[in-house]
Amino acid sequence: MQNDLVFNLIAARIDQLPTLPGVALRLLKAIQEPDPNINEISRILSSDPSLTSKILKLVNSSFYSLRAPITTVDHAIKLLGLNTVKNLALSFSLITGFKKNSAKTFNFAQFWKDSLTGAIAAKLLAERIQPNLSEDAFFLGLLQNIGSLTLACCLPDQYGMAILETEKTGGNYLQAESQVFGFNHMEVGEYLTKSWGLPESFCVPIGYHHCPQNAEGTKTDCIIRTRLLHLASLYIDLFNAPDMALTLGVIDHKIKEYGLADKIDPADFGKKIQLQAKEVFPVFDIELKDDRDYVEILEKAKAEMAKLSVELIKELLDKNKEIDFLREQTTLDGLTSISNYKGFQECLSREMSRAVRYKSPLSLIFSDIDHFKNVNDTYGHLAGDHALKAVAVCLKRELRQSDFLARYGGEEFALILTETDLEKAFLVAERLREKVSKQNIIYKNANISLTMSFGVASLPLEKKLSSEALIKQADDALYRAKGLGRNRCCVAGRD
Ligand code: GH3
Ligand code: MG
Ligand code: MG
Repeated sequence: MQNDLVFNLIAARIDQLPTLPGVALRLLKAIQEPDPNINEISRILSSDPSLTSKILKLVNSSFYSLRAPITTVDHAIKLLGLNTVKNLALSFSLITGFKKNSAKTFNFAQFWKDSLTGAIAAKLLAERIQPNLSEDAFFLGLLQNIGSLTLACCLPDQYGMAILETEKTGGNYLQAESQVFGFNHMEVGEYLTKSWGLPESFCVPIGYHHCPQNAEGTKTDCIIRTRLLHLASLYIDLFNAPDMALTLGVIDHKIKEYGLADKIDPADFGKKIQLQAKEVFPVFDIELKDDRDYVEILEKAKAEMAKLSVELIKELLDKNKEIDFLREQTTLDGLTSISNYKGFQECLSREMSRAVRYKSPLSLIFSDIDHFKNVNDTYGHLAGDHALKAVAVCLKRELRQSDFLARYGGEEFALILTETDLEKAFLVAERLREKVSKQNIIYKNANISLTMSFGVASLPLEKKLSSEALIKQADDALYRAKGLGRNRCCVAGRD
């Protein structure tokens, strides 16, 4: 559990992160109230005149294209909404508070330049894709890589190694981070923003912004925000890319994949981001040293992009997909196409860390087909194979999307149920047991019926338990179910 160790290390050194100013902390607390109090928030903001003046400067810039000037925070709240003003205040606080640090290996100026570009891109994208998202989009875009900053401040030496590794792997920073830390800046960002009490609609997109396909099982709102953040992150890449045309090609491909081609022209949109950056950067006291003429550069890149073959872009994207695919193949069972033992171990380790971190319930169910040897002996091995596949389908059909099913061994299946306590897991096991027992499996002319036994265990909230110990508990319970006559469910620690 390498992951856990390093994650704990980060948690232990979180005080080495530059701190959020008091105003931001009070604001974060105020928004977490179920019914945020406008007067209270307005009071908190007004207590910091320099913050107020920055907010007013930004909302009066062309970034907000308002008709009449706004002169007070109350006025801004009335016109733009509480959420927008609060997000702006948090954005300013974040940059002010986190700007300076002694981390030698980390380029703070570049980090905030990139993050601010991401914030501008996210807001402009939201305006095109889903205007009601634009209130949150700026702050979300600004926060997307906060995990990198956390890693750099809490584990500076290892972060330096990750940077070297990135250079070696031709710019693949996610791979480099995983190699050095065992996890990446997205996971750290999700952890940090969750610990600040930000809602799921912030934490999830931050947790998946470079691999939006992995957020597909989450809420619709989170999926849209993750895609939006993914595009924003590609625009950050665009302005740092050695080969702009190629990155533009990737953006173009993604925009089409997300069905946004009629709303966004990749190169024109890039120009728009740069134009806004010129106006927004000074308000955040960030120097836009870059005086390249992006209008011209992007025009050139656009022309070059048109010459790039679709195949090349696909190849580039497929290279990443191929790595994912190969990784996935090593964790899939060839017969049933569900996860294998390796996939199970990886998932259990990941979910156990998550459950401990967020203090959320987690259950494990072990199950085994009863007298399966008889099936092989009676109907033949091929019929046995067919029955195993049918059982996998039956179990899978009964589970939630967030549940994890694996073939643990021959005729043994394991299930990991997140956000599920022992009582609920027992009910799930009972339901599965009943479904399997009622299933009629047809193979050639034979009707095969089966039963299964189940052992259920849960991660205790109060004490630390290793994955081996949890597996043993579930396995012991399964063994008990077998001893008691099979076709039944037993719960760990109960007679
Ligand atoms: P119990 O109720 O105690 O679990 O009895 P059982 O017969 O299911 O258990 P046992 O461990 O004695 O036998 C398991 C059988 O599962 C033997 C093995 O050949 C069969 N099996 C394991 N993997 C596969 C497979 O991939 N395909 C087929 N057809 N059979 C398999
Ligand atoms: Mg990122
Ligand atoms: Mg068996």
